[in-house]
Amino acid sequence: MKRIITFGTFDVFHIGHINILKRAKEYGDYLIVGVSSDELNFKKKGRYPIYKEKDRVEIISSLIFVDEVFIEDSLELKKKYILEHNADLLIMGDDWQGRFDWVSDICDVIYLPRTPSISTTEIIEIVKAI
Ligand code: C2G
Repeated sequence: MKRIITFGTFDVFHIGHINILKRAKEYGDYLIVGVSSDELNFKKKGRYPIYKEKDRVEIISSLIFVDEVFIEDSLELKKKYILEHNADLLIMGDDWQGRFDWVSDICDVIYLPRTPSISTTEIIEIVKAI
């Protein structure tokens, strides 16, 4: 049984999120998702997510192709999360290309192309402008 792990904030859930999670699941049998905490998102992007971590976890947990969800508190703890969850393969969108290659001694790493023309930041900008 092949175990896949992926990470993300998944704020203002959209089709790009669905696409990467669905494609990630196709690489194995069991999909584990690390959902960034509100604090981690603030550190990464300088703002808090629109949806609180509890709600983002609830949304991701409700997807039929997701098997397990946990909160990601730090980008530097990748190896700990990979070992804890016994993951064989880390999958991320290619906006993270190369950024997690440092875990490749314990786990395979691949980056999949992002879905074009949609992002949480863009959605927020569009809604603000209305
Ligand atoms: N994504 C995608 N296509 C989009 C938007 C996002 O494929 N149009 C992917 C990203 O590449 C990422 C996942 O969806 O793999 C989640 O995206 P974000 O919520 O933006 O995640 P991010 O805040 O970048 O967190 O440890 C890594 C992180 O915590 C990643």
